[in-house]
Amino acid sequence: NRRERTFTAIKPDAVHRGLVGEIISIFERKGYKLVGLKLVLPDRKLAENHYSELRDKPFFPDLVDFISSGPVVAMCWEGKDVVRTARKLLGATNPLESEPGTIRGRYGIDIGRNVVHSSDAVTTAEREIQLWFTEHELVDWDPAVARWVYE
Ligand code: YYY
Ligand code: MG
Repeated sequence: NRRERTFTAIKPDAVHRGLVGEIISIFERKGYKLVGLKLVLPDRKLAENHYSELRDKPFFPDLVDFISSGPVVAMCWEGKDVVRTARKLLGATNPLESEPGTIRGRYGIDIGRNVVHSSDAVTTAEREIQLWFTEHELVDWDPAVARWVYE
């Protein structure tokens, strides 16, 4: 299904560190299609809602402070198996355990500054895309190179 979509976010640490272009490039060069993109200063409510499954974890307050502290680049990427592949591109949650070729493996050290987010399942992706984007912010378009990305 080439129409699968995921929600990927560049976290405030990576925005401050000037890694936005680098991270977008990794998804672009892989062959995925960008269908949504914006810079957001998330309020606490949005951050809490985004991570609501983790609300009972001890790190939750720090996580919400961190996500709502600075700009986040919210993105929606589309393509075959994009949810699972994006997670592979990110690497393990703890950058100390991420493979060196992954985004977190290349750019992160601490788990609470792990550079990027991406939805962990197709159902999660649907929820997160709805949470961060309105329908008219998602753009349907046909890249001319699609026949060189897909057989
Ligand atoms: O989906 P992913 O981001 O890889 O991990 P989650 O288990 O969903 O946790 C979300 C977020 O919470 C993680 O990216 C960093 C932070 N976090 C933390 O600060 N400390 C932990 N022990 C676990 C997660
Ligand atoms: Mg997660």
